[in-house]
Amino acid sequence: MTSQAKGLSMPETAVTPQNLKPDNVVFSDLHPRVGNRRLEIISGLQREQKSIDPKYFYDIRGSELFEQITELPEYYPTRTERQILTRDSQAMAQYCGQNCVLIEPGSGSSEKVRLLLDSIKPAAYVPMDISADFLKKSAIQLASEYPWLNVQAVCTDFAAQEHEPEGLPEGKRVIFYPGSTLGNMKPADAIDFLKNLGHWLKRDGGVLIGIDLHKSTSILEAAYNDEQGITALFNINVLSNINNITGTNFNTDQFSHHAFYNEEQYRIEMHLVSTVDQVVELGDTKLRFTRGETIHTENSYKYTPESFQVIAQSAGFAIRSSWSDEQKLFGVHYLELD
Ligand code: AVJ
Repeated sequence: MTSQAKGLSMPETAVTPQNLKPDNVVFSDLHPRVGNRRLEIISGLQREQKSIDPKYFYDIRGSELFEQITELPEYYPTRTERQILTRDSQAMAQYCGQNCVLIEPGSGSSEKVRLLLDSIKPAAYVPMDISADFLKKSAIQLASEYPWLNVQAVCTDFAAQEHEPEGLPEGKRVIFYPGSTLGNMKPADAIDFLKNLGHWLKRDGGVLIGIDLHKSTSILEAAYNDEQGITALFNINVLSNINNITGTNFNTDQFSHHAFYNEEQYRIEMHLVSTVDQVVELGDTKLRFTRGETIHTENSYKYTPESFQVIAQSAGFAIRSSWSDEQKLFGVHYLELD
């Protein structure tokens, strides 16, 4: 952690007028470093297999498009996970125990945790996100809807942070990590990520995590090739964001969406296919594309109960309980340190 880290005892007051801010919310900003995004992006685009990190999907337009994806008939993960969280929230609460500190990395708008709060009744809810303004707004909104809930929002990059923020209430820590976000990571990185979460937990802590399940290629491929073409817009939009961040001159009309299930690696791969021979410029740097060449924009790994068990175990966790829908489309698991 950097020396700029501030404790939770120093809530920031600038943005929202005091009279609109409920008194059950505090906000602390650990000032996550953005890193050199430009350099990271360029180096990805200069590899043999060109690639862009999926985190660059989520500019304002991309976040809107992802919202739309979650409502598509073909895109089952979000609605299925919500069904599971709703149906089994009491059972999940049993594992979390009374008065836990519920921590959510990458909390966004804190939509899904609402399905659990009345069952879990945590001593504190700690939403964490790198986007300070959005986090602050979401935390205030949540706190006003749940006047009994102690909301302690922390602006930080949880992936880069090894230890839990200071100033949290005592009590068992439970990390909530829904949405199959872990699926974006290669298995080895997923293990490292989970190990890191393990450092945050005391002996009795837990992780409540949502994971998309391996299933028939036709269901999977439909979910990433929706009929309305929203996923294609989402994929192509990453180039506009890259143009904005780096000053490249990608022409979004000269790339097309391609998504398929890689059955050997158990992952959906999303690519952008160059439809012509072209040169994209970034200052003096030239990025050459042959017709048919791709930029790999996302992996979305799918797990079987067995393969997720291996990941969890390799990271030092045991799966205490798993919940799924009837069709076994999606899984939510409660992990504890083994
Ligand atoms: C947010 C990473 C879980 O992998 O299904 C949706 C992102 N990409 N459609 C996923 C996504 C294309 C999503 N995750």
